Amino acid sequence: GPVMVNRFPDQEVDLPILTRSADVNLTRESFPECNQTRLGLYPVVDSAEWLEFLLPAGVSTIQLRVKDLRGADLENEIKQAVEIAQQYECRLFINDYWKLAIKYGAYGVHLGQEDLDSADVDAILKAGLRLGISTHCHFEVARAIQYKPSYIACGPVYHTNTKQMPWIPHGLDGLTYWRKVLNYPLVAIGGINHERIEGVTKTGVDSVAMITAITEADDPEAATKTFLEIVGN
Ligand code: 3NM
Repeated sequence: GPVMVNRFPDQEVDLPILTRSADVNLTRESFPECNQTRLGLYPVVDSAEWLEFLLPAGVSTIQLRVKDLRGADLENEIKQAVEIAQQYECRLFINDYWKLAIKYGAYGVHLGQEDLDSADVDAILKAGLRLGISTHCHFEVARAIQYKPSYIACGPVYHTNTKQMPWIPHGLDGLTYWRKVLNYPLVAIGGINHERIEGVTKTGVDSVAMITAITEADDPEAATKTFLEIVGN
C-alpha cells in the first residue's frame, strides 16, 4: 500500500512507492566522493566533555553540535573535541562551523539545509573533510545529493522534543521508503530511543543518530554500549 511521506511541512501526502527507472541509479558507486564507511551508532553531543565520556565506550562516529558558545569558547570546544577524537581514532563531524572544522582538522562537517546556503562546500571537500547533510523531504534530498555528501541524514523518524521542526515524522514506513529509493549512506535521526532502535536498524539504514536517548539516559555509558551492540560502530 501507499507510504505516508511528508512532502511539505504540516501536510501528509499519500505517495505510492515509486520504482526507479534503470537509468536513474543513485548508487554509492555513482559518487566516488561518497564515504563507503558504514558509520554505525552516531551520538550527537554538545560538548567536548561528552566525547571524553563516550569515546572510551567504543563510539567511533560522533557529532559535535554546539549551540550556545561563541568566539574563543566555541573555538576551544571544537579544538578540544578534535584532539579527543584523534586520540580515539573516532570520526568527528562538526555541526555547522565548517571553517573551524577545517582549521582544526575534524573528520567531517555536518550541515543543515540553512547552513548549505552559506557554507563553502568546495572548501570543505578540498580540505579533505567529509560532508553530511540533513534532509526532511524529497526536495531536500534532491538538493543534498548534488553536493555528493558522505551521508544523508533522514529525519525526523519519530517526534522529537530536541529540535523544533515543521516536519511530520517519517516513521519506519517512511524510512523504509528512503532506504528503497536511495542507495546512498543514510543516517536515521529523530526520537530514536531504546524501544525504537531495533526497528530503525532493521530498515537497513547505515547509521542511527541519537541525542537524548544517550545524553539523558540514567547511565549514558551503559546506554551507549547497549546501542553499540544493536547498531554496531
Ligand atoms: N535533527 P533526539 S532530529 C538535531 O530530523 C536533530 O533533522 C533532526 O534528537 C532532523 O535523538 C534532531 O533527542 C534531534 O530526538 C534528535
